[in-house]
Order: sequence, then structure tokens, then C-alpha cells
Amino acid sequence: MADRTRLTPAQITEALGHIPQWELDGDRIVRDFQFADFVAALGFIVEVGALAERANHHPEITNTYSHVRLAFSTHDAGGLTEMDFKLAEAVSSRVPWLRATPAQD
Ligand code: H2B
Repeated sequence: MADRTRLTPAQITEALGHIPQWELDGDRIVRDFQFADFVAALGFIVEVGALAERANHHPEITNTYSHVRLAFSTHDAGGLTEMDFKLAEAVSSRVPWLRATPAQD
């Protein structure tokens, strides 16, 4: 299980280097995903939900028709932790399989 200790700014910069499509947004890391339609977007949300449940680490999920925005932050720690980056990497590794078109790639 990844650590839920708040990362330092230097550690955050280093970790962001491993997930290039994710952006820092205050105390969160965010990424946009574009799908063919609403049903595909919902399927992605369900998959991410299953992943989040297994890890007991839950993203903010914003859906607007075929677009999904995920944001990870560790609320218990009041900032970013290893858990956020671990989950972001796990989501990213599933993108091809989920047939998402990353909005910012
Ligand atoms: N998800 C996220 N993103 N941050 C948390 O701090 C967090 C979580 N805490 N999921 C977990 C659940 C915690 O509240 C439970 C009690 O383990």
C-alpha cells in the first residue's frame, strides 16, 4: 500500500515527471479524458470507481457528456501523497484498453 504522507514540492515535481498527461492544480493532480460518447465515458467512470474501491482511494470525478475530468488528492492528508500518483498511474495504464482519447495528448 502506498504511503499517505504528504509529499514535499520537490517530491511532487519528481512524481509528475512519471505521469506527463496529468497537471498540478493546487493540491490536486488532474487529467481530462475524451470519449466517443456518454456511454463510453460512463464505462470509464465505472472502471475508475472499481479501481478506487480496491485501493480505498477515490478521485473527484466530473462528467460532462463524453468528457471526464479526474482529480486526485489525499483529503485525509490535506495534499498530495504517493497514493494519488499510484492511482493516477493505474488509470493512465488503462487508458488504451478503455478506448479513451486523452483530451490533452
Ligand atoms: N480518497 C482520497 N482521495 N483521499 C482520502 O484521503 C481518502 C480516500 N481517504 N478514500 C479514505 C477513503 C478514508 O477516508 C477511509 C476512511 O479510508
